[in-house]
Amino acid sequence: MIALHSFGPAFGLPDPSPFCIKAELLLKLSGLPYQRVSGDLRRAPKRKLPLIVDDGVTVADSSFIRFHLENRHGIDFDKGLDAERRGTLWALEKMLEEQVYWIIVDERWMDDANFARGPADFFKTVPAPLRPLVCAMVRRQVRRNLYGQGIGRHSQAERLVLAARALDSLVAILGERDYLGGDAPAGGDAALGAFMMAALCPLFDSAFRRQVEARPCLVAYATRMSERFFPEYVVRPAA
Ligand SMILES: N[C@@H](CCC(=O)N[C@@H](CS)C(=O)NCC(=O)O)C(=O)O
Repeated sequence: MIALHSFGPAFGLPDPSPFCIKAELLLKLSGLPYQRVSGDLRRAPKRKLPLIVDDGVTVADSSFIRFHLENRHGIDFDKGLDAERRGTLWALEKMLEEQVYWIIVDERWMDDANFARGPADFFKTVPAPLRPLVCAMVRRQVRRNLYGQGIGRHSQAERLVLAARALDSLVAILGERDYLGGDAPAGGDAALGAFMMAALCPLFDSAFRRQVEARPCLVAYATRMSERFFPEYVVRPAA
């Protein structure tokens, strides 16, 4: 049985990490048996989660997990799609991971109130006198990562311009379909499902969430994906 090493449920989501939700969606789409176990970043080969252990083989990173499932288990996540659609979905996935992800990180980690509502929980096992210090240190590192990646160099208004363009692209690429793959989910749906669930997390005060909410087809999509794959974490349109 494949073991999925992830963070585990938090923030009212199956996982605080969209990459871990994506990896779990890939496993669900593959139909292979798996179990979720609590991951340990210190032992993770890339110091990040998710990773899987499959018959003694460790595979780190959600994209390499996909490649492993394809190569080792003969899964074609994009069955029935032509090369152009496959390419479009791959590009969409990387837009989510390389840009949208950082917009979500910025909102969750850099805003004091959002940090207190969510990520602060990761540090609750740190002894109370040390906790503010450790939190400040880790948030400084996240700020450096955001700056290094580039998104942290933009103003919030600029980030939202980029976010709107990304969301409009998602709307166009999804079109009238139920899933990016058409009537059935494809590999890209693991990424889009994960990121829309993360974006719509109601725990945070999020301008990005409001941008997603302004695009009802994306909210309907997130509801559809969560109802089908995570019935205990169904995303509903805001009242
Ligand atoms: N490219 C990786 C990204 C995974 C990733 O960024 N994981 C984050 C959580 S969202 C992580 O483990 N961060 C821990 C750290 O940076 O210390 C993938 O696709 O799996």
